[in-house]
Amino acid sequence: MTADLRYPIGPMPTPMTLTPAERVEALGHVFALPADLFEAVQGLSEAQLGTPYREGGWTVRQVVHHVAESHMNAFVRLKLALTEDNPVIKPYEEDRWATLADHELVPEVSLNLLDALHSRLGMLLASLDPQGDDWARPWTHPAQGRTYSVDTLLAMYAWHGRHHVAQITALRERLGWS
Ligand code: NI
Repeated sequence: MTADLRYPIGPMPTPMTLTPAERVEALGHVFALPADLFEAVQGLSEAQLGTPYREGGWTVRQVVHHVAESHMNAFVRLKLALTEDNPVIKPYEEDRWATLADHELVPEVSLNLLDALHSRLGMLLASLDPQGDDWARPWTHPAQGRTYSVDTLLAMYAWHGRHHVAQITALRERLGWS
């Protein structure tokens, strides 16, 4: 049996509802992500940052930039869900985004971006009434033709940050970079 290098913490969860305790836990992951990702890449050389986290996969540098742009989309989707009636969100081609020139920037650029972004994302989520209806507000993904909730969005992106941090920490462990 081989470890799944692509999904080190398992597949993305898509629950329609979370308990208040699960929301608190997920929000903790949202607030922790910028520091966790910073720690995951800390001390890596240029060559190490340019190493794919798995054969045929993104480089460590691309993973960091991907997390930033994915979570920028998450922030926009959350704001849409909180202000519109079941908005249809805009999917994007993440593999093509990863081939554009800004993915060659040093990771610090996206780490700083994530630091600011997650302050806003976390504060906004934390401002929602724990017993209120906002967690059930719907949004629709057109490609999948599925409607999700704000709870789902929180669960997805709490997982997503940890998922990519684990890809990098698993690589460091495998190659003995520690
Ligand atoms: Ni991703």
